[in-house]
Amino acid sequence: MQPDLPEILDEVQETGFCVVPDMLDPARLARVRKAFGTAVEEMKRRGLVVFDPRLDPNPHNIRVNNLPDMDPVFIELLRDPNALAIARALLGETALVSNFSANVALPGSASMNLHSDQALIVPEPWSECWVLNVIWCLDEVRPDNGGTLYLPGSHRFRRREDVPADIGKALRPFHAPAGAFIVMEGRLWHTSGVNVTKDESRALLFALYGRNFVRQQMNWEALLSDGTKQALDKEMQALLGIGPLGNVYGVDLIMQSGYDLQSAEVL
Ligand SMILES: O=C(O)CCC(=O)C(=O)O
Repeated sequence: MQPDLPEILDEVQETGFCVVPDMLDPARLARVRKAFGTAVEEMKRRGLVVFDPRLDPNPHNIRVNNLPDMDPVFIELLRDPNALAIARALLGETALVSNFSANVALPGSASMNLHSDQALIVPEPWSECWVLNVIWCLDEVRPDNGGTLYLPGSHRFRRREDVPADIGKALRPFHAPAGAFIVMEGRLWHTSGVNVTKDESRALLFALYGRNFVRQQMNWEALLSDGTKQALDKEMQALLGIGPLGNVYGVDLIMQSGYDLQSAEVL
């Protein structure tokens, strides 16, 4: 079923997130899961660490960066028509892919620090939404398997001082079925949950999009292998902000400006 775009956008603006089920049918979900399993092995083969102590308090998390270089299916996810329509509606037609990474919460994983993605990237005040995540759920998201926790209403915080020092019992969990994506406004404060299950892992893929003037978290030109870059078409190059000069944003606006220089005097 086609998701209702205006309804999703309203919900993101109102509550800071929206769960959109059935964005991966069973065959596509299986394909993405398989590619993801291979990506984890490839990370290890390349000698890249999968535990990042800057992010997670213990090694029960698997972090995978540079997903677009791991399998073309991840490029397909980045340009998924529904994900892209949402990103472009909220961030403009020239939105860029800032990052595409994964976090697997294994049994025993614990919460990282509370943060908003936008607060990590641009200075306050956070007056407008400049980044957002489309979170692809490869597993069901529940409170007991480390489902992401969010602070209700926090996408309206404009400064760090708006974040309460004592969060108390204010955090709420996302609930989403496997195959859904969750659109998360960049200003929503959140953290990973605690996985208290015995043997269930929770894998989420985070496709972060940003406005074209916000520096991307990843330097795709440097990070992607030559083979991956050569396979990209023009739309994908523009989305990743790489390739020939065609994506110098703002150039088109020069011709659109209506300033009349005919009568201007140069002194
Ligand atoms: O895995 C999660 O639930 C949240 C991860 C997260 O917020 C992050 O990696 O910045």
